[in-house]
Amino acid sequence: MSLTLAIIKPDAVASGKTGAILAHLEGAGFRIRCLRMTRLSRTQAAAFYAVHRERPFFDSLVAFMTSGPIVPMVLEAEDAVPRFREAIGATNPAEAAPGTVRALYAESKERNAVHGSDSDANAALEIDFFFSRHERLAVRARVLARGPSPP
Ligand code: FUP
Repeated sequence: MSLTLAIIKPDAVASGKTGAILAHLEGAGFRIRCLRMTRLSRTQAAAFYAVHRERPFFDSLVAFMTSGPIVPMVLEAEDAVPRFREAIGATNPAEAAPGTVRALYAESKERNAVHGSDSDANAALEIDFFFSRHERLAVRARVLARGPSPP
């Protein structure tokens, strides 16, 4: 089993889709291991999306991501990173496969409902970004205590 970092973005939180998206993800086999609602500052959003800082959409993306509360979470599944990317669909909801979270809930390429880490290395960095050492150790302790087979 492995972990990924997911975020329900401000568009989906504001339009009351948080519960539906969480139910969709649990129904697709992801286990929620950490979860909170928070709101990013400009500095935090710019740091989270630093890889895109030269892109023309960067300022707009930072404005959107700071426009309201978000729900970051740690999800566990087998091959969590690629499986989650598959479950959310393409960045642009118009190109997302039917039944994916973005096809169901996203408004546009920018206001696209959810984020998912794109590699195991970035998942580790992004989990560190949102969750404390205490929370991360608690997840690790539960995973280790459970052994190889999930409950
Ligand atoms: P994804 O990995 O699918 O979240 O997409 P990217 O990492 O390529 O982009 C990160 C975020 O930038 C997207 F979720 C939305 C935003 N974006 C735009 O607003 N316009 C673009 O043309 C591309 C990305």
